[in-house]
Amino acid sequence: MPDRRKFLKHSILSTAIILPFSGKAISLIKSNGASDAYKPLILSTWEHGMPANERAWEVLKESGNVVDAVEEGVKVTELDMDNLSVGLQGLPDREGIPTLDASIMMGDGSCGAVAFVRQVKHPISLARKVMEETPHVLLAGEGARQFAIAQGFPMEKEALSPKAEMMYQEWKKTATYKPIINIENHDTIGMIALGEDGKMAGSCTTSGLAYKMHGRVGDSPIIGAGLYVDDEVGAATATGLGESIIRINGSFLIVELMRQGRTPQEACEEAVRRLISKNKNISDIQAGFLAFNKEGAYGAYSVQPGFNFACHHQKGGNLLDAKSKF
Ligand code: SD4
Repeated sequence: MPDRRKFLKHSILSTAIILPFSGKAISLIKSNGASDAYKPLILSTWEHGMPANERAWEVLKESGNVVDAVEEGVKVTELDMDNLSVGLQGLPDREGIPTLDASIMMGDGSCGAVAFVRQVKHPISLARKVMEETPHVLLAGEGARQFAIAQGFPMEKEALSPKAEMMYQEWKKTATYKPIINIENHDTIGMIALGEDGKMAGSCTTSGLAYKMHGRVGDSPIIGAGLYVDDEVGAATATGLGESIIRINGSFLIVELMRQGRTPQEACEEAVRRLISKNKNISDIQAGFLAFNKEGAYGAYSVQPGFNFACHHQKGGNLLDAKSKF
């Protein structure tokens, strides 16, 4: 896993900066919390957001459809064999079983999600089917799997990827049989996109916390926690310790703060403050938020240093460092 702390040491501005992909640092978030604004705009959590955004951008350019863009974009991450926190190749729960969570939302309020689902390679597409083919918002566990079968999704063999198997065996040697929650073991992809026509959509997909209890569900499939999108205001997504994010309904909170006039940056910072006030042992917790408003201004903020995100607009794609509370 990349050393994000070291990565951060290279930050030379107190504001978020652009790193490797642009080749030069550019100030993004001004001290008053405003950023430049872009439409269309695609934002994704973490470095794996770079190829995901590229794919989403292609789809958006071809079809103009933001929902297709956010689905196709994160499917790239769901298939990335190097990724240990998204897709079936991700680290398993403490029983050694990979279980996945995902959600998708449109700015008109349509949404769908799946939680604790097994053997499905693209949980984001299954979440979209829940949104489009059922009267429900969230299907979980065996019910979600049965729905996938009924929708013609192939069932994957339940085997760990070689990398995940190795790490799981290593973990078992010293496991305290307690889900590991630290600031470096969670890399959900959350993606939010704003189309030229002002339409918005978001997607979020993860294998969740490594070595979690069997049946544990994080924030990513919980509409309002891991993802929230409202065409009238803006969109937000979250990464990090799901329990801490669910407690404050983080993504919904950010959209509501923007509705009341906060910039995306101010709203993300307020959500982190709220999260800190509602969670104990904060030094063990990493959580980060990403948001844009309907003008296409954006912001990001995390509890601990090390959170970065991918940003794509007409000038190209960049990996940016978010500011953090600590
Ligand atoms: C969860 N939020 O399941 C997810 C974990 C994660 O980056 O990796 N977030 O709690």
